[in-house]
Amino acid sequence: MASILVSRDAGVLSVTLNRPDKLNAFNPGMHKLLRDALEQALDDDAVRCMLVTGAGRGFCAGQDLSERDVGANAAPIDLSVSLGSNYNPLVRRLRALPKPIVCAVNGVAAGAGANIALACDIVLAARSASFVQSFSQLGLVPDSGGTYFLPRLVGTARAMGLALLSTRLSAEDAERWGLIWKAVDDARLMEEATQVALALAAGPTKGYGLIKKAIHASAGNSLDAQLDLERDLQREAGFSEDYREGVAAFVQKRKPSYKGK
Ligand code: LHQ
Repeated sequence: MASILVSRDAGVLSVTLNRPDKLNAFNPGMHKLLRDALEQALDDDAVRCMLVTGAGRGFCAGQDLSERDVGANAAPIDLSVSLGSNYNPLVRRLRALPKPIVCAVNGVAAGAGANIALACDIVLAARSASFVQSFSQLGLVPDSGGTYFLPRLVGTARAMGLALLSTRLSAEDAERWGLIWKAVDDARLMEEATQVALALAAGPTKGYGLIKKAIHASAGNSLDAQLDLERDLQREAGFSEDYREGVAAFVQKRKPSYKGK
């Protein structure tokens, strides 16, 4: 059984984490397939949005802990190897993809699984889903961007509480705290997430990619630097075919037909 399921429909590349018996925890094979899917999302012009979800009752439980030998006689494990070769490149790819990524969190998102969801652009979660920074329970530090995303999304006080206490946050609280875009009824999660993904896939893809760039850059920029960046990105956006189409459609009082170019 493939640990990642991939399909493409109407401009949306749907990716399902598929190790349900382990709540879709990551092993190296799953990392490899997800890397391939992200490469496809980047290279294939027909892909204009990505939709990520999990199979079964969980979204992703982070690193597969059953693959680590922590016995008294086992050699110490250098965790930086797995971060350097798998998790960090994954987070960087998600953030750098110049196309929107919708994440439908269908169940618990724990450890790196929570932070990979937060690295996506629009996060919807089923009301029964939850987010837990389980790292401190293992004596570890939130990784996969956790210590970057959390304080920026919810502030230092809440980030520190989540990280130190490994408190399980409900989808509704995650929405209320500003950690995610929206909590939705379980039965409606995939329908709503698909609707959002389809709408994005039919939109001005170049402009969306530039929006991602601008929003992500702002956390590390001064206002001056950000104004300069907006000027430069707007220049690029203004040269796109979709900008012409957007203005023409507005003036002609019709629905725009974007090509993603
Ligand atoms: C699992 C896992 C799992 C294997 C549930 N592995 N089987 C990156 C790189 C380098 C170093 C280290 O770290 C990282 C990043 C990380 O992600 S570290 C954090 C790793 N993840 C965790 O600590 C989460 C561990 N899981 C849990 O705390 C719970 O399972 C949660 C809160 C996710 C869900 O709890 P429940 O709903 O009560 O489910 P459960 O615990 O009964 O799990 C269901 C099954 O899934 C169970 O297997 P079984 O055969 O007994 O049914 C678990 O063993 C398995 N599973 N997470 N990470």
